[in-house]
Amino acid sequence: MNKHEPTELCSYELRDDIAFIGLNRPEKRNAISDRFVEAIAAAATRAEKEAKAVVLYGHGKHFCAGLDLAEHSEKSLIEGVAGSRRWHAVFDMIEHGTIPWVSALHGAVVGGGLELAASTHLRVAAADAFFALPEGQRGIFVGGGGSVRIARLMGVARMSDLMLTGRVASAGEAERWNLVQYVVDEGKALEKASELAAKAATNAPFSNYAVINALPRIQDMAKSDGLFMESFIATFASATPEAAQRLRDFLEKRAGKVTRPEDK
Ligand code: 1HE
Repeated sequence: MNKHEPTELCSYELRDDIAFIGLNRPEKRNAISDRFVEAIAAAATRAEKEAKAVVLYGHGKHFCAGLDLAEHSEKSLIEGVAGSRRWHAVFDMIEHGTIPWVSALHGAVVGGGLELAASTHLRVAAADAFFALPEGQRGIFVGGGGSVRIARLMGVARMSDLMLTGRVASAGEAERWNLVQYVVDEGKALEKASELAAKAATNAPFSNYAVINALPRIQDMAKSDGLFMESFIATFASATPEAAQRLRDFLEKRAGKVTRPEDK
């Protein structure tokens, strides 16, 4: 079934179990205002109900220019804190929801745009993507979860470099620094992200849930706690009917084998 219902700030299309969510404010380089955060929340809520994976991308020449600076400059202290906490809540819905999100990145992936991308589970960069955290230059700080999520991806040293010096990372650097998992030719990020989302959507839902919810939590635990937790999740996963069916399928030669990568 195909559904296409563009909303003002986020386009939304459900295609074969994959929700395509497009940041849709290209005239302001997809800068994220308060209303935009709510549009992302609404699209995420809908995707959780009806999709098995999400592809997130930006309309226009850039993925996202980050926080809407025009709106931010008018906020009181308490409005600023509440706004940041709302970004956290919405990006948490993405990171710790039930389905995998793949972001297709091109052009500017800046400030809050990088924070948004960091809340997704897989990141694909087109060769023209560039990554920056200009908060220092603007006299502000990351407020959309970057100090937690971006620092975990690229490390505090590299994140500090971006923030202190205004360094802009290329797609290749972003891959070497663990910010993105794939780099593809310009114009190809959406296609690659769709392919990855389609693959992830065929996994058992419990396994996907465990990957996106358990792995980041276990990373934050002490080693012995993580190992203990892992045993329970592994046992729960193998007790699901999907696991029984999928294991039988393999043993009775109905399931695909693991094959060598094509480029080796
Ligand atoms: C904006 C924003 C924005 C563009 N808020 N309006 N983010 C930044 O510091 C990045 C600021 N933006 C840029 O550096 C550039 O705009 C871009 C590299 C992203 C794109 O350049 P370009 O040449 O394609 O576009 P432009 O001509 O600079 O911008 C087009 C319009 O978008 C223009 O408005 P116009 O009315 O003059 O047409 C810009 O003002 C507007 N625009 N970016 C508001 N960010 C939760 S805490 C997170 C903290 C942060 O994210 S800090 C980083 C903020």
